[in-house]
Amino acid sequence: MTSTPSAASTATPPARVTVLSGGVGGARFLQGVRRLVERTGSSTEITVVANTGDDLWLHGLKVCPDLDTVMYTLGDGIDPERGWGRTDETWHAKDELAAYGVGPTWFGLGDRDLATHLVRTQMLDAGYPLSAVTEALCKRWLAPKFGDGVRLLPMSDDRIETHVVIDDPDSGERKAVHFQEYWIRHRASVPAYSVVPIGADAAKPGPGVVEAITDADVVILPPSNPVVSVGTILAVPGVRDALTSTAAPVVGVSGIVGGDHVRGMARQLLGILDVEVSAAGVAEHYGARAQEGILDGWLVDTVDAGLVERVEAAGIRCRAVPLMMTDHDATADMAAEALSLAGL
Ligand code: FO1
Repeated sequence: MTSTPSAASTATPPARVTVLSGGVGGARFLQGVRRLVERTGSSTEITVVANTGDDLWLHGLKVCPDLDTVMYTLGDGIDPERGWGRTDETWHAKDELAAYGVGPTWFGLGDRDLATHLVRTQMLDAGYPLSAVTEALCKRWLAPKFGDGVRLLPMSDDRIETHVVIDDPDSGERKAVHFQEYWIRHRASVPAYSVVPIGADAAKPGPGVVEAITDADVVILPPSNPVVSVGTILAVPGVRDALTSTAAPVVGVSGIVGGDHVRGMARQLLGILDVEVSAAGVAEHYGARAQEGILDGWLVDTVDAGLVERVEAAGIRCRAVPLMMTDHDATADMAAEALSLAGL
C-alpha cells in the first residue's frame, strides 16, 4: 500500500516531544519542529537528546560538535552555509596555532566557537557534569528564545568518543582515528572497517535522558546519521531499552533518499555495517518495535514511495512524503507528517 501525504500539516504537536539528534541534520529538523509548534500555537516542550560521540579534546578544550550545532542552530548563532560553528566567525586563533606548528590544521576551530569550549572546559574542570554545563550554555542560547520549551540533554555525562578504523593514507597502516579526523580530514573517503563508540559500554544515560524517552508523548528519530549519531545514542546502555519499552510512539525520518545520504557520510558508514543504503535498509536496521526494534513508524521521501510496502512488511508503518528540508515550513510539514504517522 503506498500511502500518499496526508493533510498533516495542521497536526498539533503533543505536550512532550523528544528528539534523538546528531548534528546538522538533526538540528535542521528541530527547526521544523519548532516552526510547527509556533504555527499551531501549541505549548509543546521539546527535549533533545544529543549525541556526544563526536566530542573531542583539542588544545586542552572539550569540543561538543552535536550539542553545539543544535544549540547554535536553534539559538540562531549557527553559520547557515556551513551548518556548524558560529556565524560571522573568524579563525585567528586557529591561524596563530598553525603558525606555532600546533595542529591539527584540518579542524575548523573558530574564534567565537572557542569561547564556548573555554566556558565548557572551565565548568568541567570545576566539577560540573556535561549536562549541567550544557544547561548553563543553553541559558544564553535557548532560554531567552524558548523559555522551558526546548531542553538540550547530552546522551551521557560520561566520556564517549567515536573512533573509526581506517587504512591510514599517510602510513598505509590500519589504525583507529577519531571520527572527526575520519570525517573532516579524510572526508570519509578512505577505506573504513569499523566504527567504535569508545567508552559507551561503561557509560550511563545522562540525567533526564531515560525519562525523556519513557515520559514522552512521541519520540522522533530525525534524519541524523543512523550509525554515528542515532547509533551512538543507542549504544548508551539503557537508551535502547527505554525506546523499546516507552508507551510513546517512536517515529523516524529517513536521512537516506534515493539510495544515498542527503549530506554527511551515512552511505560509507552503513556500508561498514552491511546495511543496505536505502530508506528501507535503515528502517529494517532500526527494526520494528514489535520485533525488538525501535520503530513504530518511518517516513521515506516521495522518490522512495516504492519502498513503503517493504517497510510495512517489516512491521513498521510507513508513509512517503517530501523529506527535503528546504526551509523551516517544509521541515515543519515533515514533522507534522511524523506526528500524524505516530497517530497524534
Ligand atoms: N565539519 C567540517 O566539515 N569541517 C570542520 O572543520 C568542522 C569543524 C567543526 C568545529 C566545531 C563543530 O561544532 C563542528 C565542526 N564541524 C566541522 C562539523 C562536525 O564535524 C559535524 O557537525 C559533526 O561532528 C558530525 O555531524
